Amino acid sequence: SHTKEVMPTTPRSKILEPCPETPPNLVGPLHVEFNSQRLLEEVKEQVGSPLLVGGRYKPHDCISQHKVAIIIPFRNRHEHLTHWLHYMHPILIRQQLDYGVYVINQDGEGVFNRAKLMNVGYIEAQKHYDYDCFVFSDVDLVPLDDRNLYRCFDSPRHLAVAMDKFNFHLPYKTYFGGVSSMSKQQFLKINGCPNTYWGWGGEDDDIYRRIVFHGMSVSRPDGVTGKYKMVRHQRDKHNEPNPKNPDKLKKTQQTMDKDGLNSLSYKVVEVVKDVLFTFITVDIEAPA
Ligand code: UDH
Repeated sequence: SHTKEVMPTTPRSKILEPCPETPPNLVGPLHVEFNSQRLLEEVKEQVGSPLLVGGRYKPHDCISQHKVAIIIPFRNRHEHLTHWLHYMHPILIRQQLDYGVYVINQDGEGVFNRAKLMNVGYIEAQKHYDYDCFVFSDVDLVPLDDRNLYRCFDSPRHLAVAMDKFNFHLPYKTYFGGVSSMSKQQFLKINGCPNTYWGWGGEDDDIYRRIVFHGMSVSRPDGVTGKYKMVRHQRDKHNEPNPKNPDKLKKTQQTMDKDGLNSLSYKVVEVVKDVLFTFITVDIEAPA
């Protein structure tokens, strides 16, 4: 027979190794200001070149250990979103994450529902990629230190522990608002977020209680790493404090396993992939 022995060819690129546990290029404290007028087109030019369409990125010199969907509940805060994108993309890139940014835009003028939009983001992001971690971020919050890692940990994590508007302190011990992360497993365990907190208030406390009632604890960065700056703004229309919400918290333990991912209903109106983010407009059946 004429079978020849085939010599192995030298690979052109070396085989990628996992990224290190601690990203090597972090800088620590950051200067953040929201006084500059920023235009989305300028931000695209400044930070868009490493990204794939839809606001996606993965490191090219190592294999990221974290497939993270960043979920932003949103309506009518385009100026804040531009600031957020300007600061966050370079940070997330330095953190060597395999990530995508999903802006979940509530359609219409009905009452806002932050937690339901978070559930929608969890479901919709997974239609784009095999994410194993979900970071939920308000659009107006930027960390003041890039060592605050936008990934998942052994426990659900609260990241926004020292916001400027709360004098760089937790407002109360069980606070879970602003920015948080949960692995797919952790989020499934708590049946996601409640869908029934319409208007402002309570939904973040409900999520905290779901975590504790399912036997988990909350992890946090230290108070220096966890500093945040918030864009100053007026109260939004159609997101008034809802006096029914605080009372609902007394019943979280009875309601959490039937109000959440397993009762979620909505309709996707439109999906638009920009360079810096994927913008998903959804009808969440909001009351007028
Ligand atoms: N959000 C929107 N659009 C809205 C309402 C809320 O995008 O109309 C999103 C956005 O990501 C925001 C998050 O939901 O960061 C939370 O919004 P919030 O208004 O509930 O919370 P925040 O702490 O403000 O930003 C509370 C009221 C501030 C009144 C300040 C008066 N000086």
